[in-house]
Amino acid sequence: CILVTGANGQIGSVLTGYLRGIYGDDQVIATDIREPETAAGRFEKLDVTDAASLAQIVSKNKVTQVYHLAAILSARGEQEPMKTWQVNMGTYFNVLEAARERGVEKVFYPSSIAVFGAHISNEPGQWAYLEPATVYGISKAAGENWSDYYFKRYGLDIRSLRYPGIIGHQSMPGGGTTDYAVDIYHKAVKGEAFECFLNPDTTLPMIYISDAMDATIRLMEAAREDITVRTSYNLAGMSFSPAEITASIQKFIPDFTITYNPDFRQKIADSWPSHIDDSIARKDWSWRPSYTLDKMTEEMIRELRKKDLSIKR
Ligand code: NAD
Ligand code: VAH
Repeated sequence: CILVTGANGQIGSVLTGYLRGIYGDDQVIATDIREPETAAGRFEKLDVTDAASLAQIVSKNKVTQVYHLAAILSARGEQEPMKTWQVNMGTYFNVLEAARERGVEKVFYPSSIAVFGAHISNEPGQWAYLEPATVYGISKAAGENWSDYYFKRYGLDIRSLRYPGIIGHQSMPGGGTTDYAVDIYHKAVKGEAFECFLNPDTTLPMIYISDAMDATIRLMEAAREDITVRTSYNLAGMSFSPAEITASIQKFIPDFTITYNPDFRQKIADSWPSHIDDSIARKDWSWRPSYTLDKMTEEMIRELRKKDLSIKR
C-alpha cells in the first residue's frame, strides 16, 4: 500500500485523493503530524522525525510506495532555520532508511525551484548550478543529492520534481513565498482588495494543481528505464508576476484591486528564477502542462465561488 507523509498540507490533501482514485481507498494511508480537519479515508497521526514510528507503519502495512510531502516551506523556514533543516532533512533520512530497510519499491520526493539561486540564467536548465539562498532551498538541494545517492548506492527507485509554486482551490498553502498567488483568488472571490507581499513585477514559476498532479502521477508511473534524472526534474507550468495575475483576475472581476507592501519574502522571491526549462521532463515522460494563466484564473474563480456559496448556505 501507499503511504503519504504531510498529507494534510496544500499538496497532500489533493494528492491523497488522486492516489485513492487510482489505487483504491484502502490502499492509501494518509499521515501527518496534525489531525485532518475533516475525516476522509485511512489516516494515522505520524511525526516523520520519529524514525521508529515511521518504520513501524511501513512494516505493519507492507508499504510499497512513499510520497514524502512533510516539510517546512521557504518563508516559514527563514523564521526558524535550524528547525527547518532538522525537520526537512531528518524526516527525509528517516524515509530513505525505512524504505531501504523495509523493501519500499518507490519514493516520491518533492523538491522545489527554490534550489536555484544567484549566478544562473533566468531560465535554468536541468543541470544548472544550484546555489539556494534559503534554508528551505538548501535542504531541498541536499535532499535531491541524497535521492541520487540512494538510487546509485542501493537501487532505491526515488523520483522527484522541482515543483514551481502550486496554485489550487482545494487547499491553502502552508508558509511559502508563492502563497500570495492562492490568497489573491480567495480575496478576489470574496469581493475584497488584496495586499501583496511581493512587488508587482516579481515574475515566478508557478503551476496549477491539476497540472502538478498530472506531472506527479506521470512521473511515478513512467517506466524505470525512462527516468534519466535521479536528483530532481525541472518542471514548468507558467510564469507570471503579481501585476499579471491581477490583470487576469480583472478580466473576470473588473473591480478587483491590489496594493503592494513587500516584506522579507521579496528577498526570497528575488533569489529564484522567473522561468524554468523543463525540456528533459518533456522528453523523458512526455510532460506537457495544460493550464495557461487565464484558464487557471477562470477555474479558480468558478471553484472558489461554488465553495463560497456552499459555506453561505
Ligand atoms: P504544506 O506546508 O501545506 O504541508 C506540509 C505538511 O507537512 C503539513 O500538513 C504539516 O502538518 C506536515 N508536517 C510538517 N512537519 C511534519 C512532521 N515532522 N511530520 C509529519 N508531518 C509534518 O506543504 P505543501 O505545499 O503541501 O508541500 C508539500 C511538499 O511539496 C513539501 O515538501 C514542499 O516543500 C513541496 N513543495 C511544495 C510547493 C508548493 O507550492 N506547495 C512547491 C514546491 C515544493
Ligand atoms: C514556497 N511554494 O514558496 C513553495 C515552493 C516554488 C516555491 O517551494 O516555499
